[in-house]
Amino acid sequence: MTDLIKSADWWRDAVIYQIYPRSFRDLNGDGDGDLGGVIERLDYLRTLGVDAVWLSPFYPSPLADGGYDVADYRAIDPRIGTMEQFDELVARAHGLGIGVIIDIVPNHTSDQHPWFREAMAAGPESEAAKRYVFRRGKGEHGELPPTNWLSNFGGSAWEPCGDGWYYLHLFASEQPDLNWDNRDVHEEFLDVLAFWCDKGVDGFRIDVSHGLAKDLREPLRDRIDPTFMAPEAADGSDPLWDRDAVHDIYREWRELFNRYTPAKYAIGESWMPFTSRIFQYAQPDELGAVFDFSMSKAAWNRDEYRETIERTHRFALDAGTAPTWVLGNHDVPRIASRLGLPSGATIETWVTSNGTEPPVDPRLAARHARAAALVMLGLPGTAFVYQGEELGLPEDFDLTEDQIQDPNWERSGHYFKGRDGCRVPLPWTSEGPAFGFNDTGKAWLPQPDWFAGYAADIQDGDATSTLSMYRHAVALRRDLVANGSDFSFDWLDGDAYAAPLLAWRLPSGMTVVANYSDDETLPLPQEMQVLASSDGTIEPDTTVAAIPPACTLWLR
Ligand code: TEU
Repeated sequence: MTDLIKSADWWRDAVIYQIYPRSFRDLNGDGDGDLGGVIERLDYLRTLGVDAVWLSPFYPSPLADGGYDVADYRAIDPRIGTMEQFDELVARAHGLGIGVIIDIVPNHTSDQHPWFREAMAAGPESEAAKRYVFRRGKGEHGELPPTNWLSNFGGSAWEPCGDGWYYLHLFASEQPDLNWDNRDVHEEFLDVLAFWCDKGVDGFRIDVSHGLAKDLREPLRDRIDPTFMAPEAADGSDPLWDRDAVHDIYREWRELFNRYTPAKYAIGESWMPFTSRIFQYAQPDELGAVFDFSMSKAAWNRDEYRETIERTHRFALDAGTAPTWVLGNHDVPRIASRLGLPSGATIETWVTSNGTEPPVDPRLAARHARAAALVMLGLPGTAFVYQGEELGLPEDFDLTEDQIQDPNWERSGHYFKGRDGCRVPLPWTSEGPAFGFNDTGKAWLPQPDWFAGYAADIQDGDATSTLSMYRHAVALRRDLVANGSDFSFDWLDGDAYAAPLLAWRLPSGMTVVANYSDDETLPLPQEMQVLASSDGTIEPDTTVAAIPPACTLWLR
């Protein structure tokens, strides 16, 4: 293990790279990415300079929800690899100074998990069924669901299972929700977490961390607005989301994590309104960190970024944790398309099947995405990079209805096309089978021809490429941006950096300036030395007196 991961605070200023294993690199050529592929590309990750990888689920799964339906929490899906390979991956990553974080899915299991199979075999009134949430429906014969609760992916959250009985699933019907009032569930997850801690993983990303604890007292309560997939009030009173009891679970987990040296890292995924309540998950006696997705929702707009950054920073520091910065992940449209939408257009208008091409301006999207990357990497805190972001890879809108695998598509009655467009296997080479994803050309989602233009190999030696920009910025970040547990920086306001510029200075002396105008080159207060630039034509170590449109510069 390297020095980095030996310190308990290693994650606070880290760059964490998210790997979606099925789509990263497929060494055995079966069309699904695998651990062998990750091991093979550890050098690529080292060159990129990331401090840790977070692996999305690799567990045995029927893939009803891309692996977030887990059938066995202590094993590797044979399509993805073996436990020996996992051990090798952890050892080799540590040898290179790269930490390994894995995904834990505690809100629900797969319907193929032995517990759920046992429950279904024994019936809804059995002891086995008490690990899940089974209820009789309303109406004389239970013909109506027990409550108005809806699935996040569309439709009722209650799946009928015979004789007027239903089980609860807040996601796909193949993802039955666990009953966290049942002590078995607590014990099982403590055991699963210890299993992976003992294997040497450095931390966990907790799926749907604001779920788990539900108000299951009888009679179950309807929700006021069932279409609202977040807590109805910021006071823990929602029957499903962000209940106070969920925090007891994480206090238990933290005790376990702290038994290891260094203590294990944990970050919650609580998709809920961006209030300070999110940061309760990040308290030191709980998970310790939580995602703030504000930036992945923000439009490329100076005031929105200023407000978002300020809020995330303040909430995080108040909670005694690191700010977290996210531009994209496997659930949201890729940044290199999203930031090319005309102002006012929302995500919904283009992940739905309304029959129109999303109105993305590809040139602007690419410029904005690069500028946003240098904004994000120029902020102290934990920065997350989703695989392909470093290539400037856009969203794939070309997937046809018969190719879509995301359960959102069926469950929304063919309204939401879903999240597959950001999960297409990565292009490693501009030529050859599956753009170097593997040697056979098979791919679980087809890659569009234009992926060739984004391949890692053609960006590799090109100093102006997005990949080179990321490598350069991540390398500089350690000395110039990361500043321990302090996370301080000063906004530069006033005439010298007036809107549409956004600027701040770090304790290292580096100044970050972002120009949010799309057409104006704006003067800088004096000639400055370029450390990094999102505009490939401005080379590091040159001097500039102005900043081009839609650009971020790191300056001294
Ligand atoms: O996502 C949780 C979540 O709240 C999602 O519904 C998210 O809002 C949605 O994907 C946006 O369309 C996590 C995982 O990241 C996601 O991939 C899983 O599908 C989900 O949990 C269920 O496990």
